[in-house]
Amino acid sequence: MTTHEGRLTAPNDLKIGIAVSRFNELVTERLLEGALWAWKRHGGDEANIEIARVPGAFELPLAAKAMAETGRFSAVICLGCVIRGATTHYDYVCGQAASGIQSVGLQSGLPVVFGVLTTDTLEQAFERAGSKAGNKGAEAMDVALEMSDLLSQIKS
Ligand code: INI
Repeated sequence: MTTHEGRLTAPNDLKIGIAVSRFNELVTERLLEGALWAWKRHGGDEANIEIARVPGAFELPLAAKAMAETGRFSAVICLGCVIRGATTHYDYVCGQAASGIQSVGLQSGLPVVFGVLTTDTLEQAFERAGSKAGNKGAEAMDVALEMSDLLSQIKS
């Protein structure tokens, strides 16, 4: 029996692309800090990270697609924060960001990680961006590393 399971390592030949939205920037910058912290913790060099900033979560899939198509990256991480408002706008932004990010991953064959917070309040978002509920940006980096190692094991 053969079982594949990705490891959390950041070898020198690994490059990661990060698309991050400016909307709710106070939160998304913390997610980015979390992702970079996790990268360094696993031995990664910041020179192997490229960041693309986009206006909002709705734009994340397009930037992720452009990054994936360069062939430079082993994984792409999408970081954003969508907070529910009084209208249905939230549902459209969340839904399109999630399905767009998923389809970039499936089309490119790269791990494209959904690091987008979808919360009812700003407080819930801060809790997930480095306070009591951890940092989803750091978790997104862990997923990127695990999945890129898993895919290279499966393909080798
Ligand atoms: N974008 C976000 O990333 N988070 C939000 O909470 C948000 N809200 O609430 O409107 C948001 N909207 C902008 C959207 O992502 C696009 O940038 C915009 O619609 C232009 O395409």
